[in-house]
Amino acid sequence: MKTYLVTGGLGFIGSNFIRHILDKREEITVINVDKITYAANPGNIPNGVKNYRFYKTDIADNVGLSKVFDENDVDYVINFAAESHVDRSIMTPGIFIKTNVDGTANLLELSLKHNVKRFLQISTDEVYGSLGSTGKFSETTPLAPRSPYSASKAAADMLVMSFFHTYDMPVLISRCSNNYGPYQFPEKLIPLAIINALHEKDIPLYGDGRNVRDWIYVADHVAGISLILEKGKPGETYNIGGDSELENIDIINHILDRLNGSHSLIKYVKDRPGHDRRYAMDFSKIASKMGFSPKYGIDKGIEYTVNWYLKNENWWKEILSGDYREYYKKMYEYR
Ligand code: NAD
Ligand code: TDX
Repeated sequence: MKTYLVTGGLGFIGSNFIRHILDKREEITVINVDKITYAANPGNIPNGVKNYRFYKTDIADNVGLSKVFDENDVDYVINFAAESHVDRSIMTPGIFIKTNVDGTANLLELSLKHNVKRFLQISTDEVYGSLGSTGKFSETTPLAPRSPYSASKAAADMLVMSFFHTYDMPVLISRCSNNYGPYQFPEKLIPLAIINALHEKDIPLYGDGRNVRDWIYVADHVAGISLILEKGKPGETYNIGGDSELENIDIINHILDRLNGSHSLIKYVKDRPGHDRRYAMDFSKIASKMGFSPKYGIDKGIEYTVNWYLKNENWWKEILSGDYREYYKKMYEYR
């Protein structure tokens, strides 16, 4: 048996990763550490799953996290826990530093102390900054983050690498592009557009709507993470991408077409401050070294995602009835 300590496993990508591991790998026990912020949902992991233990703990809490390490013999650490929404980082940057920087530092220190065999930091393409209309980010592109969120993720990446150089700790970093799929919190563009379209409510599109993201279906990201855990070389960074660059307006049109929604729902609103224009990933390193390629194109990925939100109304209706309403009002009412 091998023990994975997964942080942030009640959120979108972390829970997709845990469900995948528990489904496919009987020899792995998963310890899930999550603070249960607004973005978490305990129902994201089915009740009664085998080889699974949960701790409600903040990764920045040294006492709480020490207990987790003392009580378990951890082999691998996979750090998904983060404040993850750029717009919230513009409103409240402090918590992004606390969780994404202090939390990662705390997790690194305890992982070092307990001699973990691998530490994988789940990072993002946003650490590279913003592209013009040409070029792609490679692993050697200098870090140039432009939002409090991406700056906090870049700081965490640097701390991770410092533990490799200073302590020879077996760390790895993955940097992925924009994920979408089942269980994504509705503050993010794709689930927000699906849910607003279903309610025949305006879909807010920032600026000219022509910012570009490279979209990846979450199952492809999870597959890339599994490869890096098995085959990655300590001290290395691996980009993961979906090979699906689209302007925001195109992705929204795509969703509206699939739902037979009216395109008049699209509402151009004030731009996000410091809005990164374009992200595009060169993921040839993981492709050539580990055989990674995204299996879901945008058509299939959006079809599966829309169907999931149609079938799982209870999941998102519960979110919509809580604090999210206040957030939505604050974020969009006067935009
Ligand atoms: P999410 O916001 O859906 O989930 C984050 C989870 O982390 C939640 O369950 C939350 O409760 C938990 N968490 C937050 N602060 C914590 C703390 N201090 N201690 C313990 N748990 C805490 O995020 P996501 O979209 O699933 O992203 C997961 C990771 O992947 C993040 O590190 C993010 O930077 C990275 N990433 C996301 C994307 C994307 O498109 N969503 C793309 C690339 C990388
Ligand atoms: O209401 C909206 N209207 C809009 O036009 C929202 C929420 C977003 N947008 C735009 C902003 C971006 O150009 O859509 C694009 C996607 O926005 P988000 O879903 O907020 O994602 P993004 O800011 O690109 O960041 C995401 O990808 C990288 C994740 O949230 C990060 O966690 C990840 O690191």
